[in-house]
Amino acid sequence: MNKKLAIYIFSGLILGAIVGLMFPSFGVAIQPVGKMFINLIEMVIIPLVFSALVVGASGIADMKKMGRIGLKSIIWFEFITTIILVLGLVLANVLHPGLGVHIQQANVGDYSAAKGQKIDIISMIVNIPPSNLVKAMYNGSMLSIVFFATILGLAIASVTGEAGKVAIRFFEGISQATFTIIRWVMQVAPIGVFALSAYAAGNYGIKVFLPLAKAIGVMYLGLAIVLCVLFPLVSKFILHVPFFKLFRGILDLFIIAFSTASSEAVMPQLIEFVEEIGVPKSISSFVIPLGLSWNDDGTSLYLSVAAMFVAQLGGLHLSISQEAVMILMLVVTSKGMAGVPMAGFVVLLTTATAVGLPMQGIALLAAVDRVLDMARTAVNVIGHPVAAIAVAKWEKEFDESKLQQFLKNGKRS
Ligand code: DAS
Repeated sequence: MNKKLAIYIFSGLILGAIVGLMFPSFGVAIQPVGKMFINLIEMVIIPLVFSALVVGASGIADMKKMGRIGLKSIIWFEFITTIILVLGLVLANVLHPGLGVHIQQANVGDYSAAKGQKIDIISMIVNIPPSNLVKAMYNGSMLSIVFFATILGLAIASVTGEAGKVAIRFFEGISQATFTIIRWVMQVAPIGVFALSAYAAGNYGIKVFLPLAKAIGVMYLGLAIVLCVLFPLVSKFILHVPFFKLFRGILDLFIIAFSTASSEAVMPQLIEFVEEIGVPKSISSFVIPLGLSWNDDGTSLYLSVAAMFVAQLGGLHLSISQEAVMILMLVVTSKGMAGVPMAGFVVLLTTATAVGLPMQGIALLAAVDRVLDMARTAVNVIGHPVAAIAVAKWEKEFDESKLQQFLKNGKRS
C-alpha cells in the first residue's frame, strides 16, 4: 500500500468519525457500505491462505534436504514468536485495549453471532482433517483449510517431473493474484473505512475510538518491549552478542522498513549485514529469506494484541483455553506470511474468521493498519538477524573474528 493511499485511508477514518458524530443517522444508514468492504477483503482470505500454504509447505519438503539448518531455523522461529505471542496476550489481558464499548451491545449487523461462542477443543482437534474440503471452505474452517493445504503442498513437492512443477507454479500464481486482489480492494479502503468509521461513531459515539487509540498504544508498548528488552536479553544470555551495537549497525534498515512497511525492501541488505558480522552464507541465504515469512516477531506481537482487542471490543470473554487455542491458531496462520504491507492484517483476518471474532473490530484496525504495520515491520526486520545469528551459533559456524572486526569499525562496510 503506498503512502498516499495510507493517508487517504487514515483520512477516511477521521472524516468518517466526524460525519458519524455530527450525523449519527447518516452514519448508521451507510453501514452496508462498510459491510461490503469487509466482504471484499474476506472473499479472498481462503484462496490466499490456501495457495500461500500450498506453496510454503512445498518449500518445507525441499527444506528437509536442508537438514539441520532448516529444522533449527524453524525451532528458533517457533521459540521466539511463541514467546512474543504470549507477551502480547499478557499485555492485552492486563491493559484491556478493547474494553470501553462492546460492539455486540450496539448489536452491529450480524457480528453478534460470534458472542458467547464456545470453542470445544477436543471436537475442534478431531475435526481438523476436513471430511469435506468444500464444506470446510464454506464454513470458513481455517484450521481444516490450513491442514489440508499443508498436506497438499508436501504431497505436490513429492510429485516428480513436470506435473509437480506445474502444480506449484499454479498455486504460486494464485497466491500472487490473491495479494493483488487485496491491493485492489485496498484502493476502495478509504470509502469502506469512511463508512465503517461513520457507522462506528454514529452508532456508539466517540467512545469507540478511545479503545482504538489504546490498542495502538498497547501494540507500540509491546513492540518496544520486544525491541528493547526481549531481543537484548536473548542476545546477551543466549547468543552472547552486543544487541544495541549490532542494532545501531542496521538502524538505517530499521527506518526504511518502518517507512515502507515492507521487510522485503531491506532483505538483501540484511543478508549482507549478517554475513559481515560472522554468519556463513549457507545459513544467511536460507534463514533470512525463510525468516521473512516464518519469523515475523513484530507481527506476532501485533497479532495477539489485535486479536484480543477485537474480542474485547466485541464483548467476547475468551477463557484461558480459548486464548490458548487462538495463540495456537496464530502460531500456524502467521507462518508463510509475505514481507509486504498489510500482510499481518491479512493473517489477523484469517484467524479472526477461524475463531469467529466480530469483524467490525477488525475493520477499525484496518483503518489504522498502516500506523501499526510500520512499527511491526521495523521490529520484524530486527528479528531476522537475531535468528540468523542464533542458527549460526547453534551450528557452531558463527565467525567471532568477523563480529569483532565489525564492532571495531562501528558500522557496516
Ligand atoms: N508488512 C509486513 C512485513 O513487511 C509485516 C506485517 O504486515 O505484519 O514484514
